[in-house]
Amino acid sequence: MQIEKYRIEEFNHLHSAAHERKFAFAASSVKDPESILQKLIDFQIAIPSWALGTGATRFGRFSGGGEPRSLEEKIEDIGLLHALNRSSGAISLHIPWDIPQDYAAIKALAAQHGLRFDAMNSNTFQDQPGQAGSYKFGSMQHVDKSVRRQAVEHNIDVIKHGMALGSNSLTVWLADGSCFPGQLNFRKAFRNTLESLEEVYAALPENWKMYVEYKAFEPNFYSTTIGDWGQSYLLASKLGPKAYTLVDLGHHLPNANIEQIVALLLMEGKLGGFHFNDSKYADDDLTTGSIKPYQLFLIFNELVEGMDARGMEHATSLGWMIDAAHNVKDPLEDLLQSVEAIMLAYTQALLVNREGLAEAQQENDVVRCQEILQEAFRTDVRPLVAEARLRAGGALAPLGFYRKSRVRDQLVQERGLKTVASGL
Ligand code: AFD
Ligand code: MN
Ligand code: MN
Repeated sequence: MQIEKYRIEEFNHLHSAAHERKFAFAASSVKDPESILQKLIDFQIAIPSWALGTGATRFGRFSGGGEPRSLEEKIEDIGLLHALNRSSGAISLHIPWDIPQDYAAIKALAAQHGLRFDAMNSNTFQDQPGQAGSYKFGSMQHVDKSVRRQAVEHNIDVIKHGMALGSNSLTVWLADGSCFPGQLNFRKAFRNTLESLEEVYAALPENWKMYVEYKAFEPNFYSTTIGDWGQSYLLASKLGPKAYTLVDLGHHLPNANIEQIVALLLMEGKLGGFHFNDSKYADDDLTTGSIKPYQLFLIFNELVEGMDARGMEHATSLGWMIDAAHNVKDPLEDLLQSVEAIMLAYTQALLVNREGLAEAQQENDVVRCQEILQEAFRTDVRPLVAEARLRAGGALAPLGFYRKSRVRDQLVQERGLKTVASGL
């Protein structure tokens, strides 16, 4: 389905008087609102192709109906999100789930919805039908060279699919690790992984980046071969300038100080990209900002400060992506909420009084430091984000529009109630 522009305009018209009042107040209390609005308009968050269907736990999956049945329908779904919020202008594909039949047609469809192809994701955490070796005991770390080779070739294939679509980055997340002490020689596993990644790295086109994602545990429960940012950073440094660390917010041990990790990786020029989500316990893949919005703000605070210190373009220097898929919400509503939470945290980080904070830090004025951060965090920036969206042609309230025009019902009518999107 497509959302006609005039319907968004009609909807906005109904809400415009209230919005204008709120926006005038919000704009009057911030410095340089125009430059903030432009940054918000430019900022785009890629949507993963596997977040469009209901996620599963290992206990079950409850499909919500109207899920996309093909790559084309996944692109259409993200097109809907982007039409409403104008901040979801990219799609991240997972291979082999999303192998296009016709590259030109897929590119044209994406372009029609204003979407570009963000990072490509490989999958060596599941065995595919007909595949020679098994990933049961790992992929790039595997003790058997032929399994490592198979994982390398798969990643090179993924790069080729990405090149044909105009993507320029590859995200490697490995489930590799061990479940029991003694199962692995840690050094050998790391070296095998490095050697395999080197072969993939050698196949990267000139303008491509490789993101090395880490995860503390699961599906392996004793060790993960790329288990934390140190191990990812070590690999990315050994690989070379096109390799970076990717931070997934759910991939840390409880209470890790992610904002500090981000600050140091940025300082070293090795932060590549982000997977946004939220978590209470581990890799819960909950809606971004639903559990720890203050942490999200603190992360953005470091991102903005660190990117500005290096003269980096906020919108394009890093890969911004959501990685979440859970059990109980309509996936499209969930993604609208996640994107909104990211935009709000980014806006609040833009409001932080940087000189004031640097000065207070220099004077060890701990109280003032906290006041400055919380002043920004407690500012209601929703009208600023809404105004940016309005100027970019989106809906003043994307979720409100989505519900009012019964988008899910229409998708169920078109696609059926019992559809299941590919993914986990
Ligand atoms: C994993 C990782 C990773 C991967 C995805 C697979 O976060 O990014 O590609 O889920 O669905 O937990
Ligand atoms: Mn991830
Ligand atoms: Mn994850």
